[in-house]
Amino acid sequence: MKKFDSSLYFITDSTGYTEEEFLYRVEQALKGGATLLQLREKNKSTREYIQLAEKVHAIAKRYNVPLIIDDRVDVALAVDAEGVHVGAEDMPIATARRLMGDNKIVGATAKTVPWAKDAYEQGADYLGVGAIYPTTTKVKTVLTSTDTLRDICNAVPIPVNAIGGLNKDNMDVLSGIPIAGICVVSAIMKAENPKKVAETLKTRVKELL
Ligand code: TZP
Ligand code: MG
Repeated sequence: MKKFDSSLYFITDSTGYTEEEFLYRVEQALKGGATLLQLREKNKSTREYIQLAEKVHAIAKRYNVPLIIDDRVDVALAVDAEGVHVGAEDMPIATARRLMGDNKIVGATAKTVPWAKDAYEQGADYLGVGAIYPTTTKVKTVLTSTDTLRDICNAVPIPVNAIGGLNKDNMDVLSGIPIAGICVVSAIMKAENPKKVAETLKTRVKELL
C-alpha cells in the first residue's frame, strides 16, 4: 500500500493521557477526517512502543488510514505498519527504505532545499518541513520560513507537508504554496473535541490546497 493522502496528517503525542484516553483521541481524530496517522513516542521501551502501535494500527485500519511509525523501523516492521518517518538523527533514509521495502511509505524531515533533494534521492516518499511556527510539542527543531517551504515544494516531486504550530487560525501563511497537506500534533491532540477540530482543519486545508 503506497498511495496515501497527506492532506491532514495527524501526529500523536500520548504525553499526559491514559492509554484509554489516548486511543479514544486517536480514533476521534480519524473520525474527524485525519488522512494519515503517525505514532510518535519518545519515551517508551521497545516493548511498549510495539504494544501501543498494535492497538493504534487496529484502529487506523478500521478507518483505512495508513499508520506511520516515528523513528523506529523495527517497530514499523514488527506491527506491519504502512510506513516509517525518519528525522536527521534517525536511521538514514536509504537504509530505512532498504529495510522497509519499496511498498512501504518512508517519510523524512527536511529544512533546506539540498536536504530535501537528498532525502528524495535516498528514497523518501514525502517530506515534513518546519517548524513553520514555534511549537509546544517536544521536538528538536528550528523555524523554517515559508519561502524555504515553497522552494522545497518546487525542488522535489514528492508530497511536502508543512509542520509546526499549525492550527485552524494560522494556516493562511501557507496559501499559494504547493504543499500536499499539513501535519499537526497539539491542535488535535490537546483539543477539547479532537473530532471537531480535525473536521475543521480538514475543511480549512481543503480550501488551502
Ligand atoms: N517537527 C517539527 S515541528 C514538530 C515536529 C515533530 C511538532 C509539531 O507539533 P505541533 O503541536 O503541531 O506544533
Ligand atoms: Mg525522529
